[in-house]
Amino acid sequence: MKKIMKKCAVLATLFAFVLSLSACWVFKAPGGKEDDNSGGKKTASTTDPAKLIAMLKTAKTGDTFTMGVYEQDGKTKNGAEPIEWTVVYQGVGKVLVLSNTVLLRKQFIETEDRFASGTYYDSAIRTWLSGAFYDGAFSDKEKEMILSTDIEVARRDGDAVSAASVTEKVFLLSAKEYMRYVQNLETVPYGVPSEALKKEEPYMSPVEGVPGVKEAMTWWLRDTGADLGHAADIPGYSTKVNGYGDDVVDKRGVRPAMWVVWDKDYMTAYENGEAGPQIDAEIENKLKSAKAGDVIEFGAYDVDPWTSDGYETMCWQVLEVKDDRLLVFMTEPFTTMRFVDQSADPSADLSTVTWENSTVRSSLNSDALLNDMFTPRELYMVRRTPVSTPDAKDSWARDGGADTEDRLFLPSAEEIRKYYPNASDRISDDRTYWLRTPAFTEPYMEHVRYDGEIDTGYGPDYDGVRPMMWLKRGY
Ligand SMILES: [Ca+2]
Ligand SMILES: [Ca+2]
Repeated sequence: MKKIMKKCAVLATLFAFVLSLSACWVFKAPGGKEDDNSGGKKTASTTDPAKLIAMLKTAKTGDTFTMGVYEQDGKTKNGAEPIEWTVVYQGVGKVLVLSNTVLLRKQFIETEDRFASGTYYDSAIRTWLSGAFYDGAFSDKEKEMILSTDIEVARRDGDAVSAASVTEKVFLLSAKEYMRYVQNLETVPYGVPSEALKKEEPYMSPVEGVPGVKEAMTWWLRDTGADLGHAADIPGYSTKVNGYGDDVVDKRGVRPAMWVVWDKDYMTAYENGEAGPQIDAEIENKLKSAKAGDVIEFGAYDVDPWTSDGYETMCWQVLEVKDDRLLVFMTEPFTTMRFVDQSADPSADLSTVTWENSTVRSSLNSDALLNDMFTPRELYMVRRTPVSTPDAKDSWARDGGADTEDRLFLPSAEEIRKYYPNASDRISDDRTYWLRTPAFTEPYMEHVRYDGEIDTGYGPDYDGVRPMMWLKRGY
């Protein structure tokens, strides 16, 4: 079970009478084991794949189950012990899982040479996880449920590092995957060693900010660290990524991760656009009960990547309820961008800048951003909507541009004036932001200033991005 600070709910009551702005990134701190050990979590045995599939079908993030075996108590006579996994992300027809404990200590690059270097592509852990570990830990029936999946890895290219894709069955998490899926879960962000591993007496420590965990150890991620001689990890004392990393020849903990498929046909149909995600009653109820003025939590994004504190839950204010849909507006800008970025798009024409041809629009509606910010079940509710942009309303009026169809879009000046008649209600946390309305001078766009007034003349180079979207209220 996730712990979420209910900042949004408190704010919502303040908005009962008038729409106003609010800062509201919700940071979900990981909790200690002592907080909740039962928490309605489900377990399933490895013996019955049908039972496991049934369990995974309704599993929620944070649920645990056993699958496969590995020697974990240091007593070989009693056989290998079942491996316990936690569901860290719900895909469609599949779940991403991470082993609850650190199963062994291993060098990232296996050699006696203490000056050795290398990337995950070259790592002994990579070949071991999809090779010997996979072969030995799982039954044939279990193997059928483990997805071969393409993962992005670093690959050595002379003295430099380039990106490569490899197909793996079992793998180490990347720093981004850890921050997106694991860091803010209650029980799994820290590396608890197996009993067998404790007997090896690795360096173990309490975890900062997590009461009740006294013996955690460092475990590897698959990212290259400060240089080719280092790989990133999660230090035993922390739940934050150590991006500098440890020496690749050090022995650090290994926690396998993998995608487990509970319905291959469904997964394939979804990927081909022939099926929607499962109904999520929690999401549906949240959207059905939302009223104008409420602030709801929906999606997650790492708004402050330099702090290594994982993804924040995004908050949106409900502006309007119309039939089966909600118009919502992010409570503050989540990033800063150029409206048209010629470095990202060299062909961009700065003589006719509109919302339609802007870099902000293409990145807000890119698969990369939408899949990062929303789970499949959330994204299903984010509807593609016709968006028309009125022309600028002044003597130098500029064309608003062609109508578009977007999932995320910036507000127009008219919309801001309509939903926030008081300028002081338009700003939160001193963050200014773009509108999709053109200013009277090319290539500038109108934007909301520090005082909440709308600037119709010269816009800034970079400004905040604070999108709106229409959410469907039910499946
Ligand atoms: Ca044993
Ligand atoms: Ca963050």
